Amino acid sequence: MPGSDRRTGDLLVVTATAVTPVAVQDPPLLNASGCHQPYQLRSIIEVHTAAGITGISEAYGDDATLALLAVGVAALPGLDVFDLHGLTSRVTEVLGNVVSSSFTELIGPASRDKTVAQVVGAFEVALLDIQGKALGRPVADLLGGAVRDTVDFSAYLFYKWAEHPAGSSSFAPDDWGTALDPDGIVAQARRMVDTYGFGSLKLKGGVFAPEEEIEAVKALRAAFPDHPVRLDPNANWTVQTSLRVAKELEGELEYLEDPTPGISGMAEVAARTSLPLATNMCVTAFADIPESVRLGAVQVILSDHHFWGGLHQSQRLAGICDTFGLGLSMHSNTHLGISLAAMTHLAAATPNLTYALDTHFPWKTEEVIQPGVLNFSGGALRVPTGPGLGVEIDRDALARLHEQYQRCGIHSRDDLAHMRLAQPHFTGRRPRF
Ligand code: GKR
Ligand code: MG
Repeated sequence: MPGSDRRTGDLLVVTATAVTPVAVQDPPLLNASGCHQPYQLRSIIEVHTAAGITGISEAYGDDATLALLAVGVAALPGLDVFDLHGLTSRVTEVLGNVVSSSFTELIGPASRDKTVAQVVGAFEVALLDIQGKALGRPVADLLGGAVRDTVDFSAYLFYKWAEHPAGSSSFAPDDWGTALDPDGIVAQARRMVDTYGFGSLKLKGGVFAPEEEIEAVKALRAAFPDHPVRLDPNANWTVQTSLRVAKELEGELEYLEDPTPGISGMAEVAARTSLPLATNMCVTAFADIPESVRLGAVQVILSDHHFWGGLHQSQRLAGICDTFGLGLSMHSNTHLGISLAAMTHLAAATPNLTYALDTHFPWKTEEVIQPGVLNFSGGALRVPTGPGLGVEIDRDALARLHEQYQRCGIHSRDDLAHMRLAQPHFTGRRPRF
């Protein structure tokens, strides 16, 4: 231990990092790729410092991500937690030419820059947590200060089965039941709105024929006339189909998310509809922005600190959106409370992030953080006021979820294989409609 005359600031260097994969139960939610598996994987990151302050973060937990994080960990020892540029250069160096295999097909093709961004983003959040704890200030203050005390989220509606395909899970079915038609989706929305107070609704589409999903949107609009509605078929429609749907839903949607694959496909659709198009699939890195802006392909970008390189880089994206008159929303993938806290701080400190954020939160029955900080009220979360992220790991939960990871036998997300347990001939080909 260094001499007692040293200031805490001198000790804010990384000494060790732990990455713990966990598995959390997940319902059989349907999407363009297939069906969610019974367990979703996350990794919980703990960065320790010489000062005895530990920062936490959360990332994907599939094998490809764990391999990347294992390489990235080597970049951290000795790093000053305020040296975020140093984090980027060190991670870039240790990763070399590694390009991550795409761990989910829903965020566009892999690239070296994206690979670096994923690793930097995973560790940057933990470093910001340490900075905040050392200064006694919430992460939002480190990002320029909160411009709002609460952050709005959107309900995330999914077509779903009542149970996972036979023999594939060992826990009791969730209590949401089946949602396979407009009535089922409206009932699901009703419960989400009643329970959490959400003021906007997002429907995960690309599952059924577009006509059925149009009916579901119209049913939502009739049942919740004051709630903006979004539809996201994850690029499962051709340009022609997208235009047909867009025509039917002009004026009905807040935005249409990723109707068709690729920047040029989106541009073709955008040129012939007044509906704003949003994406978390075709513009997923800074390198995608120039072409997208040139072609007018998207009007709203869904940021995601896990892919864009952390909270500061997400704010850089916000600045670019502001400059080019683009809207900014936030993407969610299955996440736990650490990422939810990070998303909330980021949104609070990003003035032009005015759309309600996506969240998978209502679908989660297991959590890794201690309860009491992130409670939905009126569809919003209050920005945590404690130092750093303002949330702490529940160590018993972490141990149990890690043990569940070791038992569950899942090492990467495979919605296609899970769907095929029920529908052996499901192709997963896209666009299918
Ligand atoms: O959870 O099935 C899902 C979603 O489809 C997710 O994987 C997407 O990444 O929510 C995401 C999206 O907006 O595309
Ligand atoms: Mg999406």
